[in-house]
Amino acid sequence: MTTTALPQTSLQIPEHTASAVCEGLASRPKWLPSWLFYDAEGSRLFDQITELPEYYVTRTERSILAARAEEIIGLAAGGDALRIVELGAGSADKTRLLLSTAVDRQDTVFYEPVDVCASALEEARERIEREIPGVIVSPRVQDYTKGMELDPPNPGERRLALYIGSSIGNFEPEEAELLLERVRDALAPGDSLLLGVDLVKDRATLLAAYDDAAGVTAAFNRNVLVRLNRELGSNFDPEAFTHRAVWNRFRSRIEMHLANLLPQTVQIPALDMRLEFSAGETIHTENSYKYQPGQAEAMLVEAGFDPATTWTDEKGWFAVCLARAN
Ligand code: AVJ
Repeated sequence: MTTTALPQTSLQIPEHTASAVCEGLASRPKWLPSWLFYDAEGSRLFDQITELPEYYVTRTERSILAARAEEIIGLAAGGDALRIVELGAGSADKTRLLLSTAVDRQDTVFYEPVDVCASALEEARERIEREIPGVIVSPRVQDYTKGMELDPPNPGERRLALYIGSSIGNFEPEEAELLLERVRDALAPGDSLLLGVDLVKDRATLLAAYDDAAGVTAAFNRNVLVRLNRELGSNFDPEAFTHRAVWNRFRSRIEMHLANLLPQTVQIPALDMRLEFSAGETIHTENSYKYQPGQAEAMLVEAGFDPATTWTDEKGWFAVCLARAN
């Protein structure tokens, strides 16, 4: 494949993307940050993943929330009115479930999704205000991994922060702990955090969830290269890379890699990079940490929360923890 490099001035290179790609692809082994998955096509593919029979994560968490929504909202509110903050721009029907339960109790609910992506927030606002009357959405464009600035709550109001969907699984354990501390710092005593974590389970179940028969996860993984080609003018041949999911039991994480089949040279004009890929060389694209029962609860206490209440499904595959800030 030959690609004519676009003149650099014709590409709008997002600084964030450029520096992450530069660092990751210059390393050995090569890696890319997993947030790069979520361009428009990646988000669409992820939505498709959540409906796959092998991807137990979303439906298991949803079943726990459906069974426990009233209990969760009641405990978090403790007699006050709730204001719901979400890290990330609304995980669709799971968030909706909690919001509509809150609206049943108090007529009007303020919902504050926090995300770096303004368009995702706008979409969430539109959808939620249309679908759940009584919810007032006030989006905040912020990188919650760096801490959050929230308005002081009105008197008689408490916050419930949602960090669901096992998103915390993408962070290294130390980063995850820091993130929980930052969330705690943004909250006031009496506010709560609802955290969804995926638990360790048998290897076959884990691997199937990240290497589905229909190949959606493979397409999701390769799409990161399509994105780089578009945004940085690179000439990766995505089809020359195979999707690989690995269970790293020592580090308790699923890893996703892209393995290059034949030797190839890739040019990234926007970064002035030329990369040699040997046959079999891999790019590490994601870690998805799986927690031991009790582990998330211990991290929450460490971060300044009271001991959590945990709900799980009957197989013990997923945990939803509610912890109050102290
Ligand atoms: C969105 C981070 C929860 O780790 O399960 C799904 C992303 N990657 N399939 C996960 C993902 C491959 C997902 N999270």
